[in-house]
Amino acid sequence: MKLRNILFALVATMSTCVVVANPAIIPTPKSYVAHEGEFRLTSSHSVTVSSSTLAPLANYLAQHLNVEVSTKGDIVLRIDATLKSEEYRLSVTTNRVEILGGDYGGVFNGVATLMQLLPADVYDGLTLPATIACCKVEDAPCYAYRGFMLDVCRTWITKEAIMEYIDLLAYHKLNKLRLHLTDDEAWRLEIKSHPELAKVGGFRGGDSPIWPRYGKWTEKWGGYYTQADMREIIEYAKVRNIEVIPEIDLPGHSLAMASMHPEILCNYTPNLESSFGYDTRSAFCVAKESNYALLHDIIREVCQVFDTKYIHIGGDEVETSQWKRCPDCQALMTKLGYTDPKQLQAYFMRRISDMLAEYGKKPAVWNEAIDGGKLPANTLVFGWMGVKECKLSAAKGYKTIVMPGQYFYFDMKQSKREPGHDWAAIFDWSKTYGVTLTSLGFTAEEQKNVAGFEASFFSEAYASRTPERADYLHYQTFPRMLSLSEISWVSSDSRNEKLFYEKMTEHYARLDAMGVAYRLMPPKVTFENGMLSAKCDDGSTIYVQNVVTNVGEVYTKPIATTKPERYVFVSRRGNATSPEAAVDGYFRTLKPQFTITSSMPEHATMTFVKAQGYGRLARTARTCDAGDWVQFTFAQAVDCRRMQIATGNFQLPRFIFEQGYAEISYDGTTFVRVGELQNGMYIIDNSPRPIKAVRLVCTSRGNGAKYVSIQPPTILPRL
Ligand code: TNX
Repeated sequence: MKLRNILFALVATMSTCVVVANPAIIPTPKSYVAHEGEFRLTSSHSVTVSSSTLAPLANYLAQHLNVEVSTKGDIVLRIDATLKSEEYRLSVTTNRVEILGGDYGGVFNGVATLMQLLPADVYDGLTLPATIACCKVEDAPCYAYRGFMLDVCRTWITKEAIMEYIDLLAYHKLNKLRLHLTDDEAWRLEIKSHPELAKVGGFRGGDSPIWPRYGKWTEKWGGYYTQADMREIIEYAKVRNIEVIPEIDLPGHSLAMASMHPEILCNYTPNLESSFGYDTRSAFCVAKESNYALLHDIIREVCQVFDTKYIHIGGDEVETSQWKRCPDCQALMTKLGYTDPKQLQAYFMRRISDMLAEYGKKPAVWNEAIDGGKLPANTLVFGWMGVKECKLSAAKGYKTIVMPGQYFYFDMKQSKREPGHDWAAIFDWSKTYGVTLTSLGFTAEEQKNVAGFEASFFSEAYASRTPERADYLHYQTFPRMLSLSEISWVSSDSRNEKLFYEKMTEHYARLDAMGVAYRLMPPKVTFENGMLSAKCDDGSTIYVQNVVTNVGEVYTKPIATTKPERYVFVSRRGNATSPEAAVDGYFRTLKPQFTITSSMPEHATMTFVKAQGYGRLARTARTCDAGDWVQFTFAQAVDCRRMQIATGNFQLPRFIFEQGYAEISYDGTTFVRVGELQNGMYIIDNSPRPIKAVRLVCTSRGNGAKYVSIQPPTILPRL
């Protein structure tokens, strides 16, 4: 018996109730008490609601339960004004199911719990009859803001895909979805008074003024939400107790806007030589009154479409160097007596906040926005950079959402060799689960200003995969989302990671039914006395592959071998998969001495030597043109099973040769063309002869940046 069930049995016995299988509800309810008997759900049952406000919820539940809505059902949903907002009571007896909630959200939360008391197929077509063990649940969330942010700019995510994702959030009682609707790479919301913003700015590449990026090079690519689409999303979310909060990222991250409207930029002539004329400036000029007129049109429409109290207006990573060079911004600083361009940012944010106030809305901003001066007291601050910034915001008296990258950025890698970013940290579900305000050092006063938690998914690395399928989004966000759900619902003193993991693995059956392509923990691989074995504890199947013979099969028993490094394991269940697991030898790389030469001059500080030391990137001093090349020459010809040579940032096709090909030389003088670059990269598998040099040749002009990044090669030895 699992530890969790033993504890559960004990508690249940002490409270003189019967012991039933623990339902593994995520997030964990405050109190769940099992009673004798079960409610047998058949198609003759129906859902009844006490008021018309709950009608959409009745339909939602009835659909999941595969029953009808009626006026005299025995599955009853009711608002009980004595309960708090989002609080609920759920009671299941042998002949009746009743959910009382403090408000719509409370009843919804009860409904979400009820679904987790049913067999997992409630999420993909419930088979009737089905049974629900009798019980009483009393429950309420710890935090009012339990959010998730989705970057729909770097990767275009369709309306339908957003709705599917909303379902996943709702099943886990998350109640805010923040849509990052504008950025350097796209403008995704229709603005009727400026239709070009979405019609042109929703696409990049091709004839769009917005440069292609992150893997979509050859064709024009993207999309946008009409206001009608957005209203549909908002309604869909509302039924599921989710508030949709838009983000218009200002005054930085506005390159898409600037590509369509260069007149928003500062009043100076930039030096565009190194980017072949492409203007990469991304910040609105603060001193131009015409910018405020344009923004007022936008803000008015955004406020009309979204019924949320908060509109997020950005404020992150503004390149204030642009304002330093702008005579108009400088004159404004003098006029206002400012000494620091950050004060200009606060000035800008206050002006946009005033516009929001005209429409009865409150501002939400990223943490840097409060650095340069006071914002309205009702501003909601999103602390992303670190714990320090969150504490500072709370200490200044702003309501604060805690989301530091190292715990909450689900675009980060989950372990070293997996996909994703790594600038904030490399972490899996356990690190997010471990977050408590006290352990992060928040004082009692600061804690009072924490409105809740949010996780985010920035989507740079998604576009270059297969965004037509949700797999990468799912893999990065589940099961980390389960941790987010738990910590924003349950108080920190009732947490236990080991028990939570057991519960999570039981919950996997539900994720399978929901169709989530989540990440499993890697199988545990050991090699002892000539025997190689792998284990997992989550009900998944382990597969093993011999990378020399290329034979793959289901792993059933330990393998006798003298070459354990030849075997790699993954586990799978439903749509889920684990990262690769193997003995260290499998992951070993070679680091032979080499030099980089190029037709392009090297960057002043990120010189070619940086990459020659392995581990770091080098850069060129300008962007690339057709005919430009980068060559890697090895001191000794290298015999290997794989060699990967790449332009661009680690994990992220940006600052690359967008089009090009690779040439190999076995003697250092004669080169043969071997194939096209994929995302600025070429991989040579099982070269018949040792490789003396590789040259990447560019066939396209420019890359939307001022330079090309060059990675050290990744070389895998023969096994
Ligand atoms: C930082 S989060 C950013 C985003 C990137 C993200 C990638 C924030 C306010 N700015 O522009 O997409 O890192 O993790």
